[in-house]
Amino acid sequence: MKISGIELRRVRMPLVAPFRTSFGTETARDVLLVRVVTEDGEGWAECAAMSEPRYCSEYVDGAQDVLRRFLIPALPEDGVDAETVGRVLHPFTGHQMAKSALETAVLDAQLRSTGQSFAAHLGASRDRVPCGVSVGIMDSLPELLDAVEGYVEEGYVRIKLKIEPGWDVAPVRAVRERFGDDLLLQVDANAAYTLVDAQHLAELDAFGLLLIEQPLANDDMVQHAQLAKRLRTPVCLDESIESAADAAAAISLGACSIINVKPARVGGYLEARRIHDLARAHGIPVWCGGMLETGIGRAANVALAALPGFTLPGDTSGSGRYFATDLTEPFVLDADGHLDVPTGPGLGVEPLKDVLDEVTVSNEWITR
Ligand code: OSB
Ligand code: MG
Repeated sequence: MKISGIELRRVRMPLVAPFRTSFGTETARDVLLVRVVTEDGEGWAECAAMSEPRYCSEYVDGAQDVLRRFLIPALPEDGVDAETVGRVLHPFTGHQMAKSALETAVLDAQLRSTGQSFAAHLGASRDRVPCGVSVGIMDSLPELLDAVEGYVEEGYVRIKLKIEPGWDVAPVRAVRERFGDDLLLQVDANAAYTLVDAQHLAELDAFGLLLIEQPLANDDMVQHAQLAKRLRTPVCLDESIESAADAAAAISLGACSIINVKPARVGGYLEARRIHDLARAHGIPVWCGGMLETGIGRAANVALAALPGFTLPGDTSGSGRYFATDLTEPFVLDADGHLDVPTGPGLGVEPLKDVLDEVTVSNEWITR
């Protein structure tokens, strides 16, 4: 497949409500879209990097810069497929989210030209996926309970509470008391604790959580293994896993017993599938994380979440959980909290032109 040019388009997507985590508050999503134009069509992807380097070291201006200066120029001129993109970008360290966006746009173009869906290409075994929702830190417990109630009524099958020191045991207890022990419930600390907090975090053991996600710092793999020994709640890693090699290390260290597979964080869907395969071989459950994606990124995440090893509900929420108007036709949960996996060629969705024009902030065209 010969690429004639690549568009880097920035869009600003206001969130329906502020999303607060232990690393900051988002009120709008500043998204970099990548559009690859080839001789026989085009491919889209969304870069998951956020405005500021808080969740990880990447940020959206940096991602656009590395794409423009290093990653796009590294693509061979005589034709490229998604596997090749992964290989030629490998010598550049880091920048997983930028790499993921470029590889995904190429993969979308490739699959659109052959008529195959992401789900079929990745090896999906289901045509719909159960959905969880990630609930931000709130100013008060009543506010949190109202938010959770709304999501439960919408049909979400699993609730994830964002936690941080000062907002952990009390919100979990409140949600358990109000919604009962059958609610699938988990927490995500986004690296807000240290091993000194082990005893405090063990108080969460009383609440039958599915997992605690990334309690300690991104590079604290050894400390996570020590913490895991002191908790009954299963430890799940998010930020710490940037590749299949990281996943292998975490599994052999005992740093986690569950993995949040976020394709953007690991450099793309092909690496995400390798983590899925590795985890499955080790009996480690995985689930599909999210980065507040628009419909473009969501479509591919939902396809990945349909692979057989994704045995826990993901952060694959409906469009309405994030945006009043999504970039694509909205993803809408069915009555029992599932999303249909797109079946069309490639991502199976595309940006709605009117919406795209409305939210576009800037536009850069890179000729090959
Ligand atoms: O840690 O999983 C996370 C959103 C942005 C950055 C990091 C995280 C999240 C979420 C929300 O928890 C996931 C989603 O609904 O897309
Ligand atoms: Mg997380």
